[in-house]
Amino acid sequence: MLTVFNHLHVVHHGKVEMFRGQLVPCFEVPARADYVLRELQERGLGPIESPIEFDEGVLARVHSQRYLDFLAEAWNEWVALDPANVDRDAFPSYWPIRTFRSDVLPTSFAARMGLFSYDAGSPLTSGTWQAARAGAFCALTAAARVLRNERAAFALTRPPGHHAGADFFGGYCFLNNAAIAAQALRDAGVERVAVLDIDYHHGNGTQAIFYDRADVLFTSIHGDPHTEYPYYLGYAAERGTGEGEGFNRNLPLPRGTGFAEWRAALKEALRGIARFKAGALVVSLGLDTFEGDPIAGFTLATPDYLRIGEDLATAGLPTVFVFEGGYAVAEVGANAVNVLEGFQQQAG
Ligand code: 6XA
Ligand code: ZN
Repeated sequence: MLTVFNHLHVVHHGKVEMFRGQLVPCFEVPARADYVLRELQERGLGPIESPIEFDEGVLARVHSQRYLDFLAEAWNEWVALDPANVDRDAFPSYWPIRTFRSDVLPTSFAARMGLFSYDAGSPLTSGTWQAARAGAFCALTAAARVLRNERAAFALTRPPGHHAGADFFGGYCFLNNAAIAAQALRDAGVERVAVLDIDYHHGNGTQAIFYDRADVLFTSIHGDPHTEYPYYLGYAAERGTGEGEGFNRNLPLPRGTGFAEWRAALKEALRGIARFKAGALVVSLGLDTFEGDPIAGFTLATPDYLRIGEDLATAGLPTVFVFEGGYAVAEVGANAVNVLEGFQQQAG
């Protein structure tokens, strides 16, 4: 399988994130992508290419222009507040929760940080915009290759994307790579695109982006938001709105769920995708469903990921895989490549 690798991922390197009242070392580290890259190379899964450049206007197909403008300048503004900030990750401190206005764009950088985010766990660093922008191009390159008759392609990039909404960051995500790929497939003429999110955490950003649309079916299998991040979205009753009603599907599972139950949910998700008659599939490939993941709660084992790849291939669709979460750094490579290899073997 073709991999498109974002070499620039390394320039996004958060030092710390807020966790239970403390700043703790980041879980979302550059080594995650490097382990996956090494495993791809060792197992000879296929060619590894670099992303091509796109016009930045393509990002505005999914994200608001004022959010993109903010992200592009955020680091410079952070350092302008205090030259010592050059050694500190940027975090929001204020959020416009219910009853506040979000239509007015504040001049204050601190106020805009909060306007465009929803948590304090997503450090914005000197290289965040550069890495995220190249990551979106990585997903777009993978989509372009699938449009040119590649059966599947893997966008290997970080920061991840599925928590990022049209105009907000959070959950380590800044640009929604999967949504950008799905929109590109639509814009190239694929009439119906399915996005299947198998990360442990609900893809709230992707859901929100496509919630009122019937042309993109969003399906997610994830930890029950009653107890699991991102908490405020991802319930089974969220089925879409307006024209999009019936085109959003959440399959939450309790913390502690093992592979047999998880796989039954995957098969249910794939039945829905078959009914939708999608022309292409985008998989938000999170590996934090792994039993050894330090921040998640399912118990999938390394060989299970081969089965997942095989099951995904049975959909018979041109498929773009996009790397999302997975923090058991030493195992994330084997788990990711197992999915891709299982897919490839089944797809033939
Ligand atoms: C809270 C946990 C963020 C989860 C990030 C993730 N700091 N999303 O893996 O898929
Ligand atoms: Zn996750």
